[in-house]
Amino acid sequence: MASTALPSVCPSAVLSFQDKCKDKTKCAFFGKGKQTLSIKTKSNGQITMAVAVNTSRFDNITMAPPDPILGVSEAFKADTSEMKLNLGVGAYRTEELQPYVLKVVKKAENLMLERGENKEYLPIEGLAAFNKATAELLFGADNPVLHQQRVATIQGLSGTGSLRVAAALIERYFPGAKVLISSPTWGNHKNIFNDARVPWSEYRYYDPKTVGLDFDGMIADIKAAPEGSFVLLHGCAHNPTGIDPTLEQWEKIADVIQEKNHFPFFDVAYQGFASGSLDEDASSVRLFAARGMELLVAQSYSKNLGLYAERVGAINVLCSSADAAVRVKSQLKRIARPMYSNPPVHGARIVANVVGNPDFFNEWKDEMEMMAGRIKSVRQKLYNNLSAKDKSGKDWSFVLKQIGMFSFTGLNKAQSDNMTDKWHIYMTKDGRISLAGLSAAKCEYLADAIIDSYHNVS
Ligand code: KET
Repeated sequence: MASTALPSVCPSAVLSFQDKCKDKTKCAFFGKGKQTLSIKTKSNGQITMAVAVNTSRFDNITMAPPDPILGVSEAFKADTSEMKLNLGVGAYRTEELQPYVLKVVKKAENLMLERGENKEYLPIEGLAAFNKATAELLFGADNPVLHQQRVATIQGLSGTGSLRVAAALIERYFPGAKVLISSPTWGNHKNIFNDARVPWSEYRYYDPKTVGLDFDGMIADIKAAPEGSFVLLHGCAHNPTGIDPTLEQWEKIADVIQEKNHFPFFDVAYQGFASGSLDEDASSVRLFAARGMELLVAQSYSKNLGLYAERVGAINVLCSSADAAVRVKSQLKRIARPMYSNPPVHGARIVANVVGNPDFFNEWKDEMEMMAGRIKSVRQKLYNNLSAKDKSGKDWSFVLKQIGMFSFTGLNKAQSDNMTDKWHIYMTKDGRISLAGLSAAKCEYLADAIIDSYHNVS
């Protein structure tokens, strides 16, 4: 038998030409592909030829669409216009539109360098000093739930990774339970629960007529959900609407959740960015905790400490007993171990140093207020420009009522496309703009673009 084959041909792609290529439509030899062709000779030997064409076993994998939020940053980078403005991702920029590393973070990093910290693996649950600091920041250091050791905390891969671990816990220990998410919500919530195979449905949240909270709709939908559902709530600075319930409304939401034996599940990604105060922004979570409710809370330090790329956050499970908290923590670790083994140390050390040192902590609060303040001032300036320039009588005051990093403009997809295509202003297609990426100098330009898109595109 004479056989020649190119080494790059994989064994499973070896075809006997006569036997396997009868159907030309199925034979890669006739189309594109890297295949081996066997031909019988008179002496019954075989000659094998390899024909190199480009086939892959990944050919049935289609192109994934760009991410609705992070994809916007990629498109922004590719734009060469001098006017371009990235209001897509919720990331804080300076007045010069540059990324900002907090001064207190640099100080903490210098200290870490001086100490010559090692790079050993962390335990599965993360850095102990971080876990203590993060739970205290969330619940308040003298909250009885901490003294009673009723909170199971593990360090997670920022907000997203922490949500994903919580979703895995729900899937494993509450099979079939549904997660209720607000309509609209942060785009990645649905992906997280889909990937974790946790069923979800939406509750009403935003009322486009009032550009405010559809509180009655929200309450009705939470009431109507099957008993024992998880209710995902944005702890503060709701993304994308910038509309939070008032404290009285939070009380009523807690009433219904308790009544229906639901499970509150908070996503706290903006602690400090709603009001400028870390404590005030945790009041929703603390209100539920004070009622003796069990709850889940995912935390992120991407925004409030500007540690986006460090991927530092936590999942906290408040249980009704210390004993339950120990067991829950052991299972959170069991979920984390095969997912990512243990979390990264650098960001966790920064958080532990900043929260654990009173001087640093106060400096952080000042910088936090400065960042939140800058966003408030561009919010005001944008509103001033919109109301001064738009002669149609449209009420733009909703811009001022919204809080946090974003403004939900009410622009539809076509209008948002116009913002990008004509004005080079990059934003998500749900009409959200990140005011954290806006400078005072660009407010007038942005107002012109919004007015044009709103009135001239339908
Ligand atoms: N929850 C919410 C509500 C949220 O807006 C974000 C991020 C996260 C969690 C997770 O962030 P992490 O960096 O994993 O801690 N939101 C911004 C960035 C993103 O989409 O990833 C955004 O909405 O622009």
